[in-house]
Amino acid sequence: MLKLYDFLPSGNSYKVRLLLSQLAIPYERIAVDILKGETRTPAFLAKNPNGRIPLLEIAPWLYLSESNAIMVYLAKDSALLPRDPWHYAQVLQWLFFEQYSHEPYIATSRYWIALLDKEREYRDALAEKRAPGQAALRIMNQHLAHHDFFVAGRYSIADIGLYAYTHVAPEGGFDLSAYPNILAWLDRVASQPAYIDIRQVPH
Ligand SMILES: N[C@@H](CCC(=O)N[C@@H](CS)C(=O)NCC(=O)O)C(=O)O
Repeated sequence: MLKLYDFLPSGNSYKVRLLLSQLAIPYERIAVDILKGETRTPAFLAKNPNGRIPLLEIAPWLYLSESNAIMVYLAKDSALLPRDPWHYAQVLQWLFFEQYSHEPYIATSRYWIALLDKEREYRDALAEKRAPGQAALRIMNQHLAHHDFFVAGRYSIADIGLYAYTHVAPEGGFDLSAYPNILAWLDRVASQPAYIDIRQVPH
């Protein structure tokens, strides 16, 4: 059985939990507390030298890290990852966008504010994250003005990848009310079959 090394509040981990739920793939969840440094122990670093969750154990000592790579691996041959090269590449385009232009700003702000509770301490760094985070939201909002979902007019792992940190962006100080197309899309994602909440412990 697959094993997922997981931290409940992590949006990156949530992508994988949500996808596993929607693909109805059974797995064992292994809780790792990143706030206690549990991804930096020698035992964990032997599994993932990058010291981060999510981490998927596919077979004994066969580990896959990076949330979006894990999603591509799991969603292969499912309706959540288009097969034709154009749409497949568009999914990757949005997943790379998420990791380079969205997550470093929105997820990091949320981490400092909501998980570490250090908004004052990180005030200057938070200010620097603001404009690029808003730019990412603007780009998403523009795309969603003409598309119900990010790729090929249907729900895919591109949506899961972007949903994970967008729906909790207010926890990072990003007000979503200026982005009505994003708000409507968040509802569409949350109404997909087998949707789970980010803080819902899977059984
Ligand atoms: N690019 C990676 C980022 C993973 C990541 O940043 N994980 C964080 C939690 S969201 C983590 O494990 N932090 C613990 C640490 O760095 O010690 C992915 O998409 O999976």
